[in-house]
Amino acid sequence: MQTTEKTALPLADLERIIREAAKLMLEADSARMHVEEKSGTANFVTEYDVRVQRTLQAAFSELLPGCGYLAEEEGESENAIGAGYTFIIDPIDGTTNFMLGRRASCISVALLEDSKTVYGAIYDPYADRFYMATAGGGAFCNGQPIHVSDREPLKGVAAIGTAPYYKETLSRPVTEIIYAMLQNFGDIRRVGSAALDLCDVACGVSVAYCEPILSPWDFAAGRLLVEEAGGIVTDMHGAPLPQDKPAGVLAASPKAYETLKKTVDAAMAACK
Ligand code: 2AM
Ligand code: CA
Repeated sequence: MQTTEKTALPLADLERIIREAAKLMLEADSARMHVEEKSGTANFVTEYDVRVQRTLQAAFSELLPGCGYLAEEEGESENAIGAGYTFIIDPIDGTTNFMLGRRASCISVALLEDSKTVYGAIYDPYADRFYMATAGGGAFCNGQPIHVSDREPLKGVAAIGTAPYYKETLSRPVTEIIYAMLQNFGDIRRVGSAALDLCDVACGVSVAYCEPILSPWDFAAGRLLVEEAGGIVTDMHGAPLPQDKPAGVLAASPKAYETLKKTVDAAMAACK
């Protein structure tokens, strides 16, 4: 097992495993054009999700024998987090982008030790960007330290996730948040991958990000990245995020967090 001086975690092995699994995502580019006639796009995505996840789990279990999993595909979801090592995995975050060939998807992996998040990695194979953070060790992109933005909210970009799977209940709140964001920030963006949205906050190209509902594998790694890059991450009410339950997410630089929170509060009040 390789180690670094600062942490006992096998950082180089973790990176190698995640980069290797992501090659499956790149392969899909050439396979995609034959999909529609064959088995349909939903099956295509599920097939790649499962393949990436199985590849990751096989390698992680060899690296850290006995580790547990909380994962989007086939993961144990009940009581998964406890003593020892637990991986929280999203094999492909940004599945709609993946399905459409939009090249804005990633692998997201968090590692918990005795219920504490000690490592987070998000790999974007299209841009070849490997974002990584360790608890107390800072956040990095391809080995370079990253930091949240120092921009004033009105001079920065805020990203929004539209919770498209909950249109009946959340379309209106999301629309109100977009309206309020446009008043309080320079402009808005909609990426389509929560994990990449969190990377954008961590490396300072977005000053803030909000999505009203996400699953733990969407935000587990990104939360650590943003915090280690000097940012703030909470649920929609300003409380700490849960580890194993769905939640809304607010993430921002210290300079933009209060503006984001006020923006979301105003939007929610406008819905009542
Ligand atoms: P996915 O691409 O892995 O499905 C897009 O708005 C973000 O929401 C993506 O990160 C997406 O993850 C996530 N998402 C998709 N379906 C969701 C659901 N049912 N609950 C919570 N988040 C979801
Ligand atoms: Ca996801």
